[in-house]
Amino acid sequence: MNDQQLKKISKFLSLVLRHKPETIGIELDPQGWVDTEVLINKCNANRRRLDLPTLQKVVADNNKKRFAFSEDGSKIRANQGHSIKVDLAYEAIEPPTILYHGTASRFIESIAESGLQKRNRHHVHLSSELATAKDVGSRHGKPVILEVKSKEMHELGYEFFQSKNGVWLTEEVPITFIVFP
Ligand code: HQG
Repeated sequence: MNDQQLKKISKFLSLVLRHKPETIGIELDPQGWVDTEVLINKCNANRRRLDLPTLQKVVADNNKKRFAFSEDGSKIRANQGHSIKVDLAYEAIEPPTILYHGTASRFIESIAESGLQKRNRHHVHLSSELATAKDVGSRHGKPVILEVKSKEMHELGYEFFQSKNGVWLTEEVPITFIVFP
């Protein structure tokens, strides 16, 4: 299987494990898990060819570690990015002084009015690396990087979480904590 095919599978897994499990008739448990065998069978039943070695390769190679198996491999879930309700049991931790959020220039006016909102996702996604924030922003258009005063927020009681793949998450970022370029 080539990279292009693996990427296609990864995109499809994002769809069913984060957004629309009903596409192939599966249900996620409250923590977002689905039985690995059920996932494989249902994919195949819906003309998405998938076997265990391929799935393992997608999970291991995925550039952003989007998916994870349970310890014994019997279950699989997405590490973050859900739009459907799941409880990933993140623990609140102390963030670095500054985190970055990459967005597109056309959103700036609205963000300057209402702060960073989580929109369709569970959290606002932030990164400790400038380059990552730039990539994230580029997905939407002309990238603009915002600085978030995360330490200050934390000191005032806002909670921060870090997903298994290193993305920083928080509920919202009010405008007072955003440094616009
Ligand atoms: C913007 C990808 C107007 C926000 C990435 C963003 C990330 C506002 C967009 C992860 C706003 C939402 C998340 C406001 C926020 N007014 N626009 N008040 N508040 N926005 O895709 O952060 O590939 O839901 O700036 O790498 O871009 O899925 O969030 O531009 O880690 O694994 O609304 O998704 O990872 O867009 O990306 P998104 P995001 P995956």
